Amino acid sequence: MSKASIPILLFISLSLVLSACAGGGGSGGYSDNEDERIIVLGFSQLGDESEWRTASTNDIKRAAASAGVQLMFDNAQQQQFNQIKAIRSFILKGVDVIAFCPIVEEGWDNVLEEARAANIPVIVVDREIKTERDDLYTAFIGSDFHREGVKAGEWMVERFADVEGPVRIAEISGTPDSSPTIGRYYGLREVLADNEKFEIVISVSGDFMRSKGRECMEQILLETPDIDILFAHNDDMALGAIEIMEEHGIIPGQDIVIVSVDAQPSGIEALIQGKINCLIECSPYVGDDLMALVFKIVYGLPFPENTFTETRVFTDQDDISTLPTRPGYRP
Ligand code: GZL
Repeated sequence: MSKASIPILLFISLSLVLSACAGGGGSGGYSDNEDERIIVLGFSQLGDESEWRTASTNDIKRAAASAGVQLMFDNAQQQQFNQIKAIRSFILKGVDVIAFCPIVEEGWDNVLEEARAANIPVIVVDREIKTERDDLYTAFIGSDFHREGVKAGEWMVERFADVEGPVRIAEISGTPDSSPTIGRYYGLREVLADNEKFEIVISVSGDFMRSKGRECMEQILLETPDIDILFAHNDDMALGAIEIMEEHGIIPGQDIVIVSVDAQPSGIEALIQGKINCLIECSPYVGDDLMALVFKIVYGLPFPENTFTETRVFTDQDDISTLPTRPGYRP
């Protein structure tokens, strides 16, 4: 398991040195200079549901341009069917490598069998998948979602150590059947299982979207008004919930403690304002590491089968100056 940290210079030099001996299953592309081969990457992005997703897309496009990789990009608008269609089109076009952010865990075996039959390697990015055979994709690069849920639970236990209880938790979860939702859901429960004072009194799905975060918070206030903690599976849903809290005269971060996942710029801003109390980082910035993987796979070099991003925790007790800057974000 390697950390996502391959410097971009590594594979630019790699591509310059190895440009004449590329392998790979696709026909790829060619530059003006006959012996210089341009690698073609087909990328299926699941949608544009959140700030995290936008950051993911922008980072992939930036990294491909920096690395001289020709990117065929498709936005599936949160439909698995569109992702499968896009992957099939990449196969027909004979790309060198296919990469995709799978919206849900299951339903990929057939199209991955087709890519395998076409001898086109597939990299799973961001979310994980479940397949009948474990050789249907070549590598994974993304985050450990179970660990994110565990970190959220550990922070809650620490923050409420001096509170007798019951501590009532409301959860706004992400896209059903997606690996981040499943991991965060069970990671939290694994930590709280042995701590009787914590009670998850309601869990509703907000599909990682700010608008649905609003709807979920309305439902939570209707059905279980006296909660102590809101655990949102991403910043967008947390921010939607905060809007509703404020419309109801509830002070977010004080009347209700808020824990969110992602730590994108808007989430960090809310942390600075004291509206969110704890952010569990989930980094979308894997573009450079993805391109390094693509080069290594195409040129037949050793590569890590699984690469996980770092999971840091930022809280309302942190020194603001230590909070991470993000592309385009300055505290
Ligand atoms: C996590 C990613 C999730 C983010 C959400 O890797 O798949 O999807 O946590 C995004 O913000 O919508």
